[in-house]
Amino acid sequence: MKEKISSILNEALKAVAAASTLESLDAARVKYLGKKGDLTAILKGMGALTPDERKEVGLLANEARSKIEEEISSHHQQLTKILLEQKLLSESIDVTMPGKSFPTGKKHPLNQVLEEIKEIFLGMGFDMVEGPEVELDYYNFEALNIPKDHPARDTQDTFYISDNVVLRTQTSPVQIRTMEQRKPPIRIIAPGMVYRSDAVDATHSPVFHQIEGLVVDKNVTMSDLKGTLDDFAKRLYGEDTITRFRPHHFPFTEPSAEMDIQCFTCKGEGCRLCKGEGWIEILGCGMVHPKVLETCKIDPEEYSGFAFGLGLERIAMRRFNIDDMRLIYENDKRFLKQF
Ligand code: 2NM
Repeated sequence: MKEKISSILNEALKAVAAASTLESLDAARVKYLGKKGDLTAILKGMGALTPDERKEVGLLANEARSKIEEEISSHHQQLTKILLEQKLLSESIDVTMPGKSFPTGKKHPLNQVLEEIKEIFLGMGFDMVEGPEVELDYYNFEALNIPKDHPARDTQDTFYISDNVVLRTQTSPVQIRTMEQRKPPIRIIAPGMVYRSDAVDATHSPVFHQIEGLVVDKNVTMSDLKGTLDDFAKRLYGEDTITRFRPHHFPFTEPSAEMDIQCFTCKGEGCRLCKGEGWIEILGCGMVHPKVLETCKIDPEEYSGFAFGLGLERIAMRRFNIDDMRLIYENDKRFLKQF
């Protein structure tokens, strides 16, 4: 029996040492120390022995049990440590590996320009307002002092939905609606899509985008208009931008003007970009016609205002050197990813 115990001990220690997983270690524990284990069987069979023998064999068996338990416990600690190290190693991240790049979208050039212009005017204290694209003849023309026989009303330019409903040809109807609803002081910009019955070519599209602005208050003068728009041009094109105002005509403003900036490429000398002019037209503007104010129930004796309008596509085309307007609408990814 003593030999049996000694061989069980040897065998058990070998099995424990060989266990490479927590599962096989536990299996060894069950096999040698469990209720139906080899060592337990020895203890159970001790009834046949003499008291002296029993004492001796019991002592040996208990010693063997302690030894095996000790080995199991220390091997368990070791295994847990190794397994944790393996797990950490397999889950570690090599931060020096190059990252995977995901294809990301870009802001459309038109939206980039729109946001830039919006930021400039919001920073000056303007509100942004929007209005319907399908508009009453009244708001698109009548209230803007565009008489019935004015060429802008010609069916060549305007998409008519019915006799008195059109697709707006400018965003000015939004300004009229705002003047009806708000009392001065009014400082707004109105961006949006506008429609003209034009044939598509490199510089024309039946749908394009405008931003118009309007300021109405007491004592608003032409010099407020010039100061505001000159400041706008300097913020959009750089501090050293030079502007000029040329007389023009719009039915809804009096006086009316167009603002140019001196060509930033040739500094006024004349080049391809400015088509030899030395100047680039940026926007139309003017002092709101007293008749327009009156129509909106704003007393032109008490209040005055200025307004302006610019086409976003033209600004974006110049900014990004785009030579054909159609590219702006095609949404070809090869085109869009360049900006
Ligand atoms: C322009 C040029 C000049 C304009 C005028 C008005 C309103 F409603 F106040 F009369 N809104 N926008 C205006 C004036 C628009 O676009 C080239």
